[in-house]
Amino acid sequence: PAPTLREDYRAPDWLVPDIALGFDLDPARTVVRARLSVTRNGEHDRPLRLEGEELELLSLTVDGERREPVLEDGRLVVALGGAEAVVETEVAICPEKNSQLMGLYASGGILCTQCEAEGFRRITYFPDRPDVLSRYRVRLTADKARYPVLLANGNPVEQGEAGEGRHFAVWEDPFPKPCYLFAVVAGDLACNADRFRTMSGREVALGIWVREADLPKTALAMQALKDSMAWDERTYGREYDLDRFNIVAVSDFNFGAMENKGLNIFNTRYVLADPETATDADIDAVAAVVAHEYFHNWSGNRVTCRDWFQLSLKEGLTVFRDQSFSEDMGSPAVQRIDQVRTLRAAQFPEDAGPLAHPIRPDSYLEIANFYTATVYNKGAEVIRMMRTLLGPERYRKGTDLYFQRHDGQAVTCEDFVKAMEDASGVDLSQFRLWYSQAGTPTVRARLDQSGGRTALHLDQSVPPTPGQPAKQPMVVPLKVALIGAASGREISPERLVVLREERQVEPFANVTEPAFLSINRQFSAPVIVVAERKAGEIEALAESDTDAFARYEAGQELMQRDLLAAIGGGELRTEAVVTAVAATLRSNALDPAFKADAIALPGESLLIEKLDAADPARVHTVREAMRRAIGVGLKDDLSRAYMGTSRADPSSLSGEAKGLRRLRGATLGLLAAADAGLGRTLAARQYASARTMTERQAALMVLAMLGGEEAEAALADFYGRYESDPLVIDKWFAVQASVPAEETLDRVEVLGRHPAFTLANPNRLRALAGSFAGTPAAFHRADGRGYDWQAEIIVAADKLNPQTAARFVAPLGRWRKIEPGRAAKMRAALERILREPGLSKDVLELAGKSLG
Ligand code: HT7
Ligand code: ZN
Repeated sequence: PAPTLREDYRAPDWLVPDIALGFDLDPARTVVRARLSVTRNGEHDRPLRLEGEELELLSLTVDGERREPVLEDGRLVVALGGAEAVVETEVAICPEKNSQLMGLYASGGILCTQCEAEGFRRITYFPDRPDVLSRYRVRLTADKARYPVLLANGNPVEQGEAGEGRHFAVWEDPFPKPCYLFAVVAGDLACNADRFRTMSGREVALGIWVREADLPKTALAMQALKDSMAWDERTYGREYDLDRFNIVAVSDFNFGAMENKGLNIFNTRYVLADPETATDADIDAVAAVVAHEYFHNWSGNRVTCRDWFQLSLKEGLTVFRDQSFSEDMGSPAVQRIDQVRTLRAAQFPEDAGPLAHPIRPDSYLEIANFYTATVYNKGAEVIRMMRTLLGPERYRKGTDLYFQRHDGQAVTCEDFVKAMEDASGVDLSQFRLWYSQAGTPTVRARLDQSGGRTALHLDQSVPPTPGQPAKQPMVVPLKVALIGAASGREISPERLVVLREERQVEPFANVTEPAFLSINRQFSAPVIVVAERKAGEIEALAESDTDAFARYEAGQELMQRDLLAAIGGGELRTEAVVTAVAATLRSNALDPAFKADAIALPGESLLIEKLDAADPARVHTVREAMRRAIGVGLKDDLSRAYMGTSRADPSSLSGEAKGLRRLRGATLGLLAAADAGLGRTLAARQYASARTMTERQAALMVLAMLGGEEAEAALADFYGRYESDPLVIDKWFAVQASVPAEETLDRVEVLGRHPAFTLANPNRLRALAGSFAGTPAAFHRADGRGYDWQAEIIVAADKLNPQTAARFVAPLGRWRKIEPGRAAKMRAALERILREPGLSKDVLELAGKSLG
């Protein structure tokens, strides 16, 4: 198949200002009638071309006259004479056989839709592209007993009986929208109903629709929704615009959630949560995803994307908005640490590997493959940098101008940057490179204090990436402070150093005493900083950097330095790390959540990324040895800290209580690494007495890692206790697939045949195959069987759900970082996938690029 190119964009030939849709809903055969009012866009004589996929076309009329359909490459081609016409089609589709979960499909007795990016064409013939905006009127008819609730975008305008046990509802959405934001839902759903009064005094009816039994688990999501609505008014001046806002939860979903106008559809995982069945991290994720989808109402829906190359326009901005929301609702430093961890775990490897692409890609085979950490998370970092460069006031002026200038339009990333420039007067010409250049820049830093002067020497380089061999210097905003080597105090307060050249020198006037360099504070730029360090500098910063994020970073740098030296063949030195961890544990000033983050070692995947030909087994052995050394060296401190965390109130979701539970998990892990017997005893006790899922899951993970009877007993208990709760059973699969040991594969193979395992449910598949591939010591078995298993799963899943199957390809593509023996086996697995007949475009594109 030929790729789609960004430079080939052309405005649509025909617009569809209005569409009326009629759904005769039935899981086996749904009939969809579409009435499109189309208008010619500009001077041309091209026909109307409508995309369609897996549709049975029943009839076509133009201005009421029957037409013989002409189909070309699956598109319906309709020749039209005048400037406007009414085109009507009737198609049949089969929701219950839709295993791709795109278009209209069935999930646990609910009929629902997913249209982004190109799912609407699986519902009806339409110009399925985001720059065609239409007003929708939707009539749903369905069996009343089976589908008592009928929802669509916008407002309900009519409802009633339709005869033969069926009923109908009509919905109208006054806001023109692209078809990717279209949604309908039919099901036997219960509603958590609430209200929100907007800043201009309008009442909005809020509804979270779930299975009746799940209603008690919707309170946290509802609170998050109201918090988000108030936050967007306060922070961006954005008010909700419809009279109602509905969220529906479904258990089969390719992604986290979807921002359909006024009718968000969510993966149950990001709606249903209470402390007994969801961890604190799960609960935080619910709030973040609810906020993210809500914020899309402005950043994505009111102002949408012109084409899919502009995806980061809405996703980067909306991730930045949800990150800021989470920072405002919790601890900013801890939130930032989490954000950066995610970026380093998911985006940096993408940027350094065969799938690297700019946040605004130039070409794709399958757009679903570009819902990536680069477009989302690096995209958010790019928005954050603009805010840093402009300052908060000018940034807000910029977003005000952007929303006002482009309300109701489908626009580009360039339009966003232009609005920022126009509102602020700041020239962002060079900054635009962040949109076009892939690859994570490396910034080298050296603080020169020779000759009685202080100057910061910086240089930058951006690595070559596929299709981009040479790069230009980027704009890198670095927040920098100098910390007195003797005093531990800031001797030069934080300032913004903007690196624009390949090399740059930044003088620090009036600094004469020896100083340590605190750089990229709050992670002001998504770059790799390699700083030349003085003796004792990282150790000192890990203890006393005045920026919490930079302090965390110094601790990680210290751990990484000693781990990489030992992985490279040197002796494992642990004294400095043990001293730093001790200082963290003993500090009265640090909050428990920060302590938990600061005492966690860099993950194995991250260490592998830092190496050229990594032996994952050695990485695991060395990292475990470091964990053991901390556990042995600080047994008393860890035990004291562990015991102290038992005061966390299980009914509280305060930052303090969540932080204590996080620290409980971290200290238990280190104690178990040092003393398996003690670890088993503590973990078994914690498992049995746990009153929150955070505690129970952490204990189960430790037991599973230690193995033995206690582990088996706890796993059996866990399964029995939560058998009827699919989201918790996902955890049961994930925990077992995350044990960092070669034998994990044997268990994973058995779990793949477990009656509760199914390839058809993305959450379950992610729990098993995603967790396994994310556990290097298990996935990278020396015999390569881990890769074989993964390849088989990808091929099998691809036959049902290509989008989800494709998500498991990237780990096999990391072979360039792995030692040659294993790397050859990873390549062989990719080649085997590519030889499979009938492979989807999704898997073909990623496996092909991964092989290089
Ligand atoms: N905008 C949404 C993207 C999405 C999606 C993409 C491809 C396939 C299925 C999907 N479901 C949702 C989610 C978001 O970023 O808010
Ligand atoms: Zn989004």
